[in-house]
Amino acid sequence: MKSSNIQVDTDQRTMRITIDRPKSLNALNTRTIEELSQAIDQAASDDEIRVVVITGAGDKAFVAGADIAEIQALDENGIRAFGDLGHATMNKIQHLGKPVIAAVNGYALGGGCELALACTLRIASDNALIGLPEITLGIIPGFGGTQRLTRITGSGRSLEMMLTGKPISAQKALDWGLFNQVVGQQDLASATHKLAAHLAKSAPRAMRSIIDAVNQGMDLPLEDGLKIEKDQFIKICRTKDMREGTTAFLEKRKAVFRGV
Ligand code: DAK
Repeated sequence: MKSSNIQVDTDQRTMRITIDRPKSLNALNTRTIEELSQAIDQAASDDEIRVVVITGAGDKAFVAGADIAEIQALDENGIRAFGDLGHATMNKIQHLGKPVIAAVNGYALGGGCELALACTLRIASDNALIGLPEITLGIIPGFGGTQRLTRITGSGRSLEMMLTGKPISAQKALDWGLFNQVVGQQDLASATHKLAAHLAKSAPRAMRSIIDAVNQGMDLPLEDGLKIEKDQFIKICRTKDMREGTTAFLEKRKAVFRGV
């Protein structure tokens, strides 16, 4: 794909998207979010792609936020449009139905934190700092941070992060369940690759069902969530991959999942 603010590489069923504006610590301007959104559309429509990785260029930042210079210049209509674009893109990532791994290689602030929160899994280098510092600019998180952070960490911790604006360390984010894994800076690429390669071999339709069940059930009463799980289970039992997975186990061999 021809883009100027992101790089997209596809290899071994994994699409790797690198936000590439290192001079502004990979801050998200409108164009970058549009390009990111297009790349996610491409990942959605290509059955060969089973996993997406999102990271930032350079070794300092994942994404340092929305582009502050751009948002400062927006009028009210522009603010609305920017918010709509951001929400639509983060929702697209959350509901892609394929695992999206945020490889957090440094600052993940404001819109960068919100981008990581929209991803399915988050793996970070030990120098990462994650937070929602919008309050220091006199604004509030606007790409889903007030909602997604609270759902992951609970309201006590998310309110502390949003009201103080202070980012937290990778280790603390791991302890709070915000990061799934923290590794040394030099090991982030290999650890991400290992996780992506593992997921790329998993049954795609079952992964989609798991992601959908979690997304749909998260905010529902338990009984309603269990019904969603049951419906997904019945659906997954109609797939050839279910036959393949169970047969492979009984034949004592590795399953080869085709996503059908
Ligand atoms: N936007 C634009 N440029 C940025 C930037 C950002 N978020 N973050 C860094 N940069 C630029 C810096 O201005 C600097 O540019 P030059 O001066 O070299 O031209 C360059 O990147 C390097 O940054 P520093 O010189 O500041 O580097 P340091 O190592 O000293 O500091 C830092 C790194 C990450 C601590 C610092 O850069 C920083 O505090 N950055 C801002 C972090 C931040 O506040 N992020 C939240 C942004 S607000 C909306 C929905 C959502 C949003 C907005 C609207 N709607 C619904 C409408 C989202 C808002 C945000 O994310």
